[in-house]
Amino acid sequence: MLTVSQLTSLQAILPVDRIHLDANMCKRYGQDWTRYTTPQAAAIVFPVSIEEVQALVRWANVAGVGIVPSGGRTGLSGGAVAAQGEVVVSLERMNRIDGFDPLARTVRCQAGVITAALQQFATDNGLYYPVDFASSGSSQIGGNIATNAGGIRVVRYGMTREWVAGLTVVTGSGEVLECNLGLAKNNTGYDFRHLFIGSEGTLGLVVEATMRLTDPPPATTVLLLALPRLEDIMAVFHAFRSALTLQAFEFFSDLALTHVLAAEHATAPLAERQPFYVLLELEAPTPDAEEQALQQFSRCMEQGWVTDGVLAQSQQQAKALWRLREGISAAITPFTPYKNDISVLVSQLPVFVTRLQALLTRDYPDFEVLWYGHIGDGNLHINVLKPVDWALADFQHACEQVNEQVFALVAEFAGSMSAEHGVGLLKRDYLAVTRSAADIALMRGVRAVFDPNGIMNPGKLLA
Ligand code: 2HG
Ligand code: ZN
Repeated sequence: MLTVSQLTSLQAILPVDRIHLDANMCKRYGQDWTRYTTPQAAAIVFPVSIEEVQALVRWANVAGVGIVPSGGRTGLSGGAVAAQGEVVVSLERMNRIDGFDPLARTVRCQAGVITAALQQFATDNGLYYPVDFASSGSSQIGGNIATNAGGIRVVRYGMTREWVAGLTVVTGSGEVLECNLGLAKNNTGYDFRHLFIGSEGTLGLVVEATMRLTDPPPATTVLLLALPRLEDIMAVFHAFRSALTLQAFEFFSDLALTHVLAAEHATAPLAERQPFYVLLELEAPTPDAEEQALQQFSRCMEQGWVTDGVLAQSQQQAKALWRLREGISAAITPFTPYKNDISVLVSQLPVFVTRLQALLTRDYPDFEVLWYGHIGDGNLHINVLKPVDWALADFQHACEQVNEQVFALVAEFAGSMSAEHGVGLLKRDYLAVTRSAADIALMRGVRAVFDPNGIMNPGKLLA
């Protein structure tokens, strides 16, 4: 709750119809897709200009109120949750795309631009914005940048970081910084742009960005393959990648397939079920490439890595195969899954997954454990489903016990305890799995420079 004087000074910055205090709005905007924390926002505000964001940050410093920057709220680590009476600053009204530069192939976006709108803008201009994920219809560019979002084409195009040519930010102390000016070359010392990318709103707010666009991809071919053993997956990856350019290399387990088929009322894509499936999208600019794909498929069958497969015969079939992968997360949301989002070097994956499988089978005998993810990037999403008769707190506690073992294994393999979903609130206490004590101390120091009063997304990323 804001005090009367805090509210009065807030009302001097924004008109009352852009300050919301009612419980419904506070609940809706006070949380992201995470369901493990109770939202408790003091207010939701909707600035429409950089000047207003700056004024809000200055107000928060004086009033001593925390700010939670808010985009499409599709995050899965609690990074956009207001759990301790913060003011949520939603950037959704700042959603203009302009400043298209066809020669530089860049476009200026306000933070609240929806990912799909940027993708569409690029297409309308004969270009391509390649960062893509299931939530592209609601996630926003500012949030993508703050979390360095990844998704399904990282194996080909990298994370959001690769696509940010310039950034306008309001720091935690209320300064407006222009980072990198959209330039392709700019070697003038510390590049604050890269500090803000992935900073999860702890250094300030991203208010505008200059995004890079690229050539549209060539025609592609989509294949779904069935695998008896997870540890053979990287042999399949190697076979296809040596012969063709991969746009995506994703995987999911049969249990994940069962859930997505039930949720989407769809039928199994292959006659025979196997414990794991790989979904590949390959660049196929010529008929020769498709021939190559079939050759690699036969090779994988001969080796026994793959037992069955299907090659999409139309755009519609390709889309339907992709739904099987992209629909998983939404299909299991009703089961309040406990999520892990981990990665190791792809070269370590076969040994790592064998060890992880043994551990999860031993420690989660009573729960449904789903595997899926962007395996071509070494990124596994492990989701444990809550049995209906378990209380959320007990279930979380049980999962946290197993988490200790999972993260010990991740540390042993020098992997990441959050490959693409970010640290936020949910993974904050595990930061040391992947970052050294020296790293964490420097992160705190950096945070203090940009946000001396600790008003920016308090409690997230660093305790
Ligand atoms: C995906 O790859 C998303 O589908 C969500 O990153 C992952 O639900 C998850 O754990
Ligand atoms: Zn993912």
